[in-house]
Amino acid sequence: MASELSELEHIKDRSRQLRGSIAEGLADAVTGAISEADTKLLKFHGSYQQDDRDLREERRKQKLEPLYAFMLRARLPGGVVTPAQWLVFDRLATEYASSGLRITTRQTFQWHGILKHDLKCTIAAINHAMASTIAACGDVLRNVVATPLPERSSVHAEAYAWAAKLSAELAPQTSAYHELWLDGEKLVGEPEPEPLYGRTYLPRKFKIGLAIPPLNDIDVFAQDLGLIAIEENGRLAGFNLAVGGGMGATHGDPSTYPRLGEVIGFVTAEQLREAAEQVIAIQRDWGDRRERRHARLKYTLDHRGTDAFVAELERRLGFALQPARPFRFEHNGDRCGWLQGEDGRWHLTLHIESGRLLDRGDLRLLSGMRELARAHTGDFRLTCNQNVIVANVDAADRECIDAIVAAHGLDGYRRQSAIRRHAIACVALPTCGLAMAESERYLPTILEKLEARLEHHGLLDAPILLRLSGCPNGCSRPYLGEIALVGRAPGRYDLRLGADFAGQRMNVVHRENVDEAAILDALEPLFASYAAARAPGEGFGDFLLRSGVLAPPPARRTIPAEVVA
Ligand code: SRM
Ligand code: SF4
Repeated sequence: MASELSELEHIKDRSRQLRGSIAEGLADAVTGAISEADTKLLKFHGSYQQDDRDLREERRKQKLEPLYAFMLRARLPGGVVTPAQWLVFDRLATEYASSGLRITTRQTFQWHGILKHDLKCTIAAINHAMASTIAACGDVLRNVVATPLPERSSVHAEAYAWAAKLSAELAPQTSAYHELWLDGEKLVGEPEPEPLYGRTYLPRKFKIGLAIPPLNDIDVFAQDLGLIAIEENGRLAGFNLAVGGGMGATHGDPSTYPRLGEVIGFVTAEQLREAAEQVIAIQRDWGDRRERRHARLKYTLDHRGTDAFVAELERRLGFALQPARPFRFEHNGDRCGWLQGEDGRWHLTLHIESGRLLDRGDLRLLSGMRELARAHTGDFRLTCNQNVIVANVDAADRECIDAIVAAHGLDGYRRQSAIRRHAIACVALPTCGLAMAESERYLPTILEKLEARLEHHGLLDAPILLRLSGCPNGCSRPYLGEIALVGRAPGRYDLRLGADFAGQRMNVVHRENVDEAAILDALEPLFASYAAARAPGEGFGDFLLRSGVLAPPPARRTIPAEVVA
């Protein structure tokens, strides 16, 4: 184990609260890039320096520097976007980005391909639209996600308020963001203190997600801190806390692994803010700052022990957690189509393949959403399954919304197979610097082939969760897919099977490092037996376990038996 602090700890420490030399780097017109150290700090401001990997080799041959550009990620707690914001985000996508608007698996937007000289005006425009990019990436609390739950408007309003509150109150306080992007006053002297984060912020990224049973559409057990809302008399009484979820792993390094969060107890709504802050503070103090691969909360828990963690949390809080309260999750997918809310208003969930809103041929998804934003008077909600909800529609406006949706090819959900509606793919190539294999660009190909086989077995309506990731970092939360492909090399994937449909059990490797033919060969007999022998309502993952194709996973402490309602 490394004994020295990782280099990034020194970069953070020297950065004067995330300033580094970003301003100088942005002003340097000789290169499209900024310095290596500044790229690390830029993440805390919501941006990654990338280069187009499709063009890397060609540009190298031509002795040109890589085609550098920046990915920008918004911080949109709970994924809620107003029509006015949508129109600004759309304009930025059209004017500055290379590939439309991209809905992420943490219910926010990314813009890819922004050139260095456009970065400042893009970030400023996002802020003028009353949103931000601060701490969308980096070793801090990231975008707080929350179940969009359209039909329960009062409970959703409370959940959203919590996501917004935690996101705002636990965000970094540095004025570097204002200084760099919003022409804020330049710092003279010592930077202001960061009360929660200190000089070196967290050892690694930190994620909070809020789910309201029975929907686990945010995958609450994949969060560092998962909040499971407990409802009593139509109001949120409080939250069960699930700690230590995380998906990332490294091929060939068994000391890294995906892990589901464990439920450790219940706090009342009044106690939540303090509890969340103290969980983050313990991770700040206990997390591994030497080896970034082992720096997430999940490893802190496994190294120190969950009991020690809970004792420390209770010590810092000055009160004991209550026993976790019963809850039951039914599924973690989105439900496409119209749903009516308790207040009579309507909500339309549209399936967006890989979350990519772009105009391509007859599919004019970016233009269609722009038209919707012009016509719609409610709000939009992005989902953690990369979809969008046109929320709060009056009954009288449904026809107009449907017409816009159909005219732009956004109504695919009406015709798509169930596996397609439930598929998620991470970005991967050409922008992701860590991708080992295609993901988003491969999804249409593999889906067509899987659909052909499913149709043959009469399974087109079976809602199988398919998740693709271009590498083991797990940005599509592939370890929670009933079928998952995790990239190893161009055209080669680990085929993983057997998660449940509620985000409570991880899958296991079924075939390692295989190509498409081997993937399809492995799945064909399993589809056949699923079609022949599944019990009514039984998910594909559950079936594979019951029928003995997969061995039962080792028992873990994820959810204590007594709290399964
Ligand atoms: Fe992710 C790194 C994209 C959700 C785990 N992720 C990356 C980077 C920034 C690559 C990099 O570090 O250079 C990817 C940028 C690709 C690109 O070109 O856009 C990237 N991650 C994404 C998005 C856009 C995937 C998507 O297709 O939607 C998601 C953006 C979320 C957001 O809005 O904040 C995204 N990433 C996730 C999730 C899912 C989640 O949070 O629910 C995970 C798994 C959960 C977790 O954190 O454990 C995830 N991303 C990672 C990891 C592995 C972290 C680890 O603990 O090992 C990395 C690599 C890293 O941090 O070193 C990573
Ligand atoms: Fe990139 Fe890997 Fe994340 Fe996919 S899973 S976006 S390839 S880091």
